[in-house]
Amino acid sequence: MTAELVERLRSARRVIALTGAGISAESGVPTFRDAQTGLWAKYRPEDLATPEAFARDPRLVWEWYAWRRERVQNVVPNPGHFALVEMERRIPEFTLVTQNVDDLHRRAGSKRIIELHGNITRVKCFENNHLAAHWGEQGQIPPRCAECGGLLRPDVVWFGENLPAGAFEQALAASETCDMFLSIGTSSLVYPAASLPFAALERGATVVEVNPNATSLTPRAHHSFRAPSGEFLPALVSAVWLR
Ligand code: BJW
Repeated sequence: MTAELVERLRSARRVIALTGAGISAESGVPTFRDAQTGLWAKYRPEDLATPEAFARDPRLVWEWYAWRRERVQNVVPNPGHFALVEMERRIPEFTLVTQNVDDLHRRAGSKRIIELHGNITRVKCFENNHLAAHWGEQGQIPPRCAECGGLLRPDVVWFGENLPAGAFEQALAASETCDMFLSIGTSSLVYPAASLPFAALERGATVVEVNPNATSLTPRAHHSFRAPSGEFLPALVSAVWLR
């Protein structure tokens, strides 16, 4: 990390962090584009995360999400998540925008979170979008909506679906007015989330990427750190505020 970055973050008033699956990798959650394991090795995640896949085989898609839900419930946030909680405490206007559905930022203690792709811990009706308060005890897979009898599905955003009302607009507004944009653990492949750092760049923000691998953002970022976020972010917090 450079002295210039440390100084900029220390004096920044508006900071936005966009996170992707990579921030949860050190908690033991596989990234979206990692190879699937075991039972799921023969499926591509991109082919399961669509309304068409659910319509074709609701049981298969429901069971994939049930497997993933159980997996995320059995892991804990890592030092990367906690470093972002620290930033929220210390930066006057800090907005955390996540593409993750695993709820680990909330469990770590982050408060101001914009979830672009929903949350795997919630379930809604495939037919009419009602959130379901209770589900799972009916023995049917997928369970049915108590209100209309429709099939229940995870409350996540699949390819081809709109993002939750207002979520992208809020994230874009924060990106266009921030001093610094941190892009953490995302492949920068999925839109509209991937457009946010570019919106920040156009408005003159300092853009910082943290990812062990290069992405399409790397050539445009002011700083790009090839490091795991669970190591880099705590070191950054420590360099900016604790030394
Ligand atoms: C580490 C690490 C460590 C590893 N530390 N890092 C424009 C152009 C082209 C296409 C489109 C476009 N606009 C829209 C589209 C279509 C489509 C799209 O983007 N397609 C692309 C694939 C081309 N987008 C949509 O359909 C979206 N809807 C939409 O656009 O509606 C209209 C609209 C327009 C404008 C405004 C508002 C609305 C919906 C997208 C929904 C994405 N849903 C998913 C599934 C969610 C549920 C679930 O989890 O199952 O979201 S797909 C999947 O990808 C998931 C993720 O959130 C998302 C992003 O993936 P992410 O997080 O980047 O993970 P990976 O695995 O790709 O990368 C992990 C990274 O971590 C890697 O780089 C590693 O190196 C790194 N890493 N270890 C730090 N320790």
